[in-house]
Amino acid sequence: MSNLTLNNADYGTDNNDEIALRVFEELNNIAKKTVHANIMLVGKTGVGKSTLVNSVFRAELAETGSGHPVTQHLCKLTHPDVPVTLYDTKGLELKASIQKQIEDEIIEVINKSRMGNNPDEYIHCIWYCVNANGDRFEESEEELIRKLTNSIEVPVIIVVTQCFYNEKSKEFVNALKSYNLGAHAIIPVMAKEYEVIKGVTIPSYNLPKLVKQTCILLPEAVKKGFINAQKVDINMKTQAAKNYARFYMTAAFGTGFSPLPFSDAPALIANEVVMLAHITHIFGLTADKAFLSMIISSLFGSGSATVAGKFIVSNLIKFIPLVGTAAGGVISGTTAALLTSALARTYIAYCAKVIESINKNKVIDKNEALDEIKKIFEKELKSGNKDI
Ligand SMILES: Nc1nc2c(ncn2[C@@H]2O[C@H](COP(=O)(O)OP(=O)(O)OP(=O)(O)O)[C@@H](O)[C@H]2O)c(=O)[nH]1
Ligand SMILES: [Mg+2]
Repeated sequence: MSNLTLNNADYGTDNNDEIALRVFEELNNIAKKTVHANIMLVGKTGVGKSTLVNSVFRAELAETGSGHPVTQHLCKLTHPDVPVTLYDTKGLELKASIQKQIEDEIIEVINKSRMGNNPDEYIHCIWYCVNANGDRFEESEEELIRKLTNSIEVPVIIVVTQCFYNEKSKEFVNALKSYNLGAHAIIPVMAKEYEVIKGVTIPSYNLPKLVKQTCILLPEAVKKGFINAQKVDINMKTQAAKNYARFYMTAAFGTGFSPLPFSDAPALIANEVVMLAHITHIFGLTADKAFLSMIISSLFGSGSATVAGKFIVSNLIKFIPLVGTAAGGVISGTTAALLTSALARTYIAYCAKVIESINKNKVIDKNEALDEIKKIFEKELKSGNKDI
């Protein structure tokens, strides 16, 4: 069997990138409706709060100088493309007077967020950061954590930062556990690789564990935003995208897989557009519109939905085992489902790869990427697999 042919002759003359434009429109609609996860960061100055959030989320939310003051010691950090809002505490030194002031501010902000009856503004989780290398765990810090876990209904995760995971830090983590502070979890992390001496580095670890644990504690309505915003647990994104695609397949085809007149191919494409936009959003890949257009054209041909419908019938259906042609001007329900599931698997696998490359600061060679996505799509079509 030949490779997918992708020269322009296959697409006809209606070469207007209509499908890519529709994906972007849909992506914008989804982004507007996505509710932010609101996370409060508490911890002494210099423990690593900023380093932590810059390592976990898709944008450097804690860059120096950014943010919007909420109270004297609390600052709201946002980024237009990242559906998470962080409330960062500044200046916590655990001097009794300042600690009291900060405690009051935290509790006031949390209570205010609830009084407004706008669930979008609730603080959903607190990451209380403690440095693993401190000499000892101070009493004032213990008091503050207990106050947070006892007097407010927001779940608290204790994040043990800059943790080398040597004997000393293990002891520190165990000691913290023995205090029974009422936190939902105590998670040691190294947010960013740490160079101990030249050539010897401790890699970043446990950020996916922190993200998983946080996601469990978040209300359903904000999980989607959080999964989009984080960049460290790619598997979480993949699973969310697969769940979405399964849900979508059932909604689009039900279980009966009715045949679809070939004249309805554009309608099929319109549905695929919605699915692709949702998958793109889950992965948080919104930045490179030109590249996204190229991918969509490489899958469907670059043209209107009608042209893409013809492209499917003349170029793609032949790859599906035992189908071969759109007999009698009809695309069987099974064919439509096979095509959609192959498309979902291809696109999800591809998005996961892109995020991996971004995380490793690897430059993506666009031509290689396009070649690869076409190969995966062909392989997935040939597999005849209806599952996601
Ligand atoms: N390599 C490495 N350095 C870290 C890590 N966490 C913190 N640091 C370093 O510790 C210093 C302080 O970290 P920040 O993230 O600025 O601490 P912070 O809690 O945001 O401090 P304030 O904003 O002043 O409250 C910086 O020099 C960081 O580079 C980490 O996981 N790995
Ligand atoms: Mg900071």
